[in-house]
Amino acid sequence: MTARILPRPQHLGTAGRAFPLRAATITVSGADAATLAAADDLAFRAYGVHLSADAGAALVTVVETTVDAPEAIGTDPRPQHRAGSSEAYRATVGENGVHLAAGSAEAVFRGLLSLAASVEDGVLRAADLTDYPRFAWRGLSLDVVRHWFPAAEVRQLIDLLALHKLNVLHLHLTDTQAWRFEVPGRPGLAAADGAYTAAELDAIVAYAAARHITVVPEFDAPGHVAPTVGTDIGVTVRDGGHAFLRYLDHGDDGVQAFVRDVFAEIAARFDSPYLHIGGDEAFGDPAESYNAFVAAAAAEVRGLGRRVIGWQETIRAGALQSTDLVQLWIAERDRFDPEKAKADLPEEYHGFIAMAAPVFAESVHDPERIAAAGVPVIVSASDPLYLDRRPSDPSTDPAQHETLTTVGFRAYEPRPTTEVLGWDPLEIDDIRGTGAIAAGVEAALWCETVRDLDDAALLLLPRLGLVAQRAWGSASIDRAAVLAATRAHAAAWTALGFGAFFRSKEIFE
Ligand code: TNX
Repeated sequence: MTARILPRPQHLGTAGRAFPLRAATITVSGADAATLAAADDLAFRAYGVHLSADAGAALVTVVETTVDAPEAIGTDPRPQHRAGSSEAYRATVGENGVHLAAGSAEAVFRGLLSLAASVEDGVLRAADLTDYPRFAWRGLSLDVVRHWFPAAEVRQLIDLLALHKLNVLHLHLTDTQAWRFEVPGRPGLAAADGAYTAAELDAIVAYAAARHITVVPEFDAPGHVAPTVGTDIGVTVRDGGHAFLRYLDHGDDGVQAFVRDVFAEIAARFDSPYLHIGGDEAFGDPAESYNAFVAAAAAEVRGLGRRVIGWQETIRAGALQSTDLVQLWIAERDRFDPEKAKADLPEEYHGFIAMAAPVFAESVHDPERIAAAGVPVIVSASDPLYLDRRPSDPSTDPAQHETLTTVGFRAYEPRPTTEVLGWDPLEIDDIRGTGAIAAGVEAALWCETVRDLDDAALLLLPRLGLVAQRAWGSASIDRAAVLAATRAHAAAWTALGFGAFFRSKEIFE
């Protein structure tokens, strides 16, 4: 019963009932039309189950009421007009149908998806359950620079996030290799091989909002500067002698105006209360210049009425406030070892390694700085949350091992698919050991090795489903139930276009 819901509901009662459906349709009364339409769209495409309004003899009756639940841990990512409402819902079964108690449109959406997931062979296997998220911020960071995901694929990914009750899509829109959106007045900035128009971004944000997902945009600076940022568009870029060593200095010609234009456009397109200023790996940028840039970028974001998110290095600038967020990414296991990097990489990179080493050496101290500043942390520890890490366990399909010799970031030690189930964001040293506040959890897919949506599927799944379990579900995990619910999603992932998911033997055999 309810075997397919992933993440697993917080509380499952013992009462249950099976309701045969007519035409694979769950009839619903009391849900608002927009919520029902969004839930129906996803439920039908993922599970082949329709949700349709029926004011009279509905199988599911939505009752708008507050559901008692503990407050979610961390930071609410939702824009002001949707923030603060409870995500908790409760389903109870009676003789003739299901009562779905929920206090907000989002809670109704989550509850309807859980009911759709509970359909097996044309029968709704409803159970008494109470469900609510453990963490308020549950995201995926997507690198659309190293691999270009057209808007239609971004919508597919939004479907996947919504299916597993994730609520943030962080779009990494600019990097060393390309710039992926148009900025008015800066022709030539957007990459010729793929960039979102303003209309496409608006459509992505609206599509996500209908599925209760906030899109958080990132302009990564002062390092990771795109090749089209330069004198052609009126910006002076410092050139450290290598493509990876370019950076922006706030005091240089055109930089301040450029940063202003970029954030103005970002703020016009995205309703996220938080704008991500990047700030990672600004190799070659002297601390004084880096700190001034971060402070100025943060001031720019605040001037637009938004709050700041920076990668963990930005805490060093001393410019973040307790109302901002910092994203922790350098996991203990992945701390940079310059000697190893020198041994692994050709001579031409050695100068670059020397520039990178001090930036990473400082990373050990970031968590204490973050805790001291009281800035909440989005936990994105590269181990286990960077999904471009290769899975280490066997696949039922040997061809996947062949693909994984080129797909997946080579520098990371491969780890088991289910690693995240034995890990807890609140228990890591960088949080528990420092007393830092957790804002929530965000996985990341970096795409240096990704060629198409199949490669993305191979790295994302099933792990993203398990991350969702971690982010939404309780601290203690019923491992067998989680793995069964994961296994039961193979068809839904395939239906949504992610049929190339990793066939971990532990789950799929
Ligand atoms: C580090 S994570 C990066 C990215 C790479 C990633 C590969 C972060 C803030 N910077 O530029 O794509 O590693 O996993």
